[in-house]
Amino acid sequence: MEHSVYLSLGSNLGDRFENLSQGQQRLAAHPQIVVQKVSAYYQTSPVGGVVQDDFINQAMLIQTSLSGEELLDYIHEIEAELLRKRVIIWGPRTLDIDILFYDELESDHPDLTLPHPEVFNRLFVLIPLQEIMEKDFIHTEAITEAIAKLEATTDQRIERVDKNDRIKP
Ligand code: PH2
Ligand code: MG
Ligand code: MG
Repeated sequence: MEHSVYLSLGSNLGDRFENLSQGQQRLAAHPQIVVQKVSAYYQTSPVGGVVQDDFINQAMLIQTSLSGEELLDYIHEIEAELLRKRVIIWGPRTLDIDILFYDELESDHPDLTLPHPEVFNRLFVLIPLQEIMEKDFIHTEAITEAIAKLEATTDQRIERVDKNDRIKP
């Protein structure tokens, strides 16, 4: 499993913790993916203007022998499967899995832009990511700086939550 990939997972519909847990299990079930690190859960205010419920977000570090495109295809399968099972009306996300960093790869392909173009603007991505990033990760400093800047200049709300404290929907 030669590639290190950081992922961001988010859900704001249905049983959000269960959706993230299903996402993790399905990633881990792939023979070419090993889930190496998983952050805590964070409850976060929606970013981007659409009025919708709070998200639960989480970051993961995986090792994989899949290419970026192959990994993206598999992620789309997971997202589609969770969507089919649970969503009645089109709207907020049952499960969204975004590829943040794939090794040190840079790509401006419209289907897979790397690093993810919004990484450094989103506390709901950066705070979970900071928790799990490896010591030699090349973006460590940029991430720390971006968090400080966003905390000072935006009102993005993010709170670490425990799955066991939740009220089941
Ligand atoms: N994802 C979005 C748009 N806005 N806001 C939060 N807090 N968390 C998300 O995962 C999120 C979002 C589109 O993918
Ligand atoms: Mg997203
Ligand atoms: Mg996405």
